[in-house]
Amino acid sequence: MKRVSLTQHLVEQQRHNNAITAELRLLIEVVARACKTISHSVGKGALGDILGSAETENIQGEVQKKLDVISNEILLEANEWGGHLAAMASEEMETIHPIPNRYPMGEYLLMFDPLDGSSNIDVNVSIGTIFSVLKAPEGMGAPNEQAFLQPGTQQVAAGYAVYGPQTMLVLTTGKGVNCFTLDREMGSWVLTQRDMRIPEDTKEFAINMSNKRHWHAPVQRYVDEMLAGKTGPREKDFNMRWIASMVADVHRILNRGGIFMYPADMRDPSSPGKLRLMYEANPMAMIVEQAGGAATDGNGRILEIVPHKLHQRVPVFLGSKNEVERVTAYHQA
Ligand code: AHM
Ligand code: MG
Repeated sequence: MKRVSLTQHLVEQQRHNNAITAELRLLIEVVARACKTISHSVGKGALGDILGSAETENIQGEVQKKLDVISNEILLEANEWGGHLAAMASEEMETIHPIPNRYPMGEYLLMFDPLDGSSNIDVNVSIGTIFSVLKAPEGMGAPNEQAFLQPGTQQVAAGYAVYGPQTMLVLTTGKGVNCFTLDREMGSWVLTQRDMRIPEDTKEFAINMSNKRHWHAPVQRYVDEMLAGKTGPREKDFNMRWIASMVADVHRILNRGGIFMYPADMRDPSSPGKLRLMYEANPMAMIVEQAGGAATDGNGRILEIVPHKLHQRVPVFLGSKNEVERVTAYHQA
């Protein structure tokens, strides 16, 4: 079979469907190249001195791993000089990173979670990078945080790289979802799955069960009904998976269906869940919707949430459409 590289795929998108601009194509290629570099570091592990804590804290008070910091630097450096961006924002940085004056300024805004699934770094379990692209508002002038506070429906591209047994890049520019596998010998991304689709029904769910006692009633009900299996109200047995790397859980769901949940719970009423809207929930919601699935915060589409701050957190329910609709309906009951 003829191999299609990421570059060829993007050029064709640009040429035939007018789906992307030349600047956006460059942006995606640069992000993909940065992910290749991160993948290389991940692969070295202890041999590359990338494991363990960086002994610093990020803006959310989480202790940063060395690889969180390294991945953030790789993405910043790769994306500064190309002229395609106005600014970047990252889960690991307090505020936005405008493009330095010595480089031309472009029209896009890039957001990323440089290394998702940090708790899995030191134990050699799949981790990833998640990214989201917005257009800077017309006449923005100097970039500021406000420019980023657009609902997820405004994303022009979103994707993730998963660093697992294989390194893969899953990408959407709003016309379906495609998956590329990194050819490690050639150093190139090769298109390996076109138009990924999430089955509407599933028998598999993903949630951190250890938090069960803290969940609100709708989530308790939904999970209890699944756990009751064949003789319960759902009349079928369910299976559970929890990798604790959102990228890896979402990647499984894109391939064979399932529902992923990280709900808000009763522990801290001021904190609506763990995952971040701009770097995790929005890009994953765009990918999942583009693959025929659904993504809500229990009330409505994640993509329609108007953000009020950069590091905002949201409850997340995403994956197979019928299951996401069911748990969302339980929140309204
Ligand atoms: P991180 O961005 O600090 O790695 O945190 C996000 C991760 C997700 O990838 C994953 O779904 C979740 O945290 C796991 O949380 P928990 O350890 O509570 O199960
Ligand atoms: Mg994360």
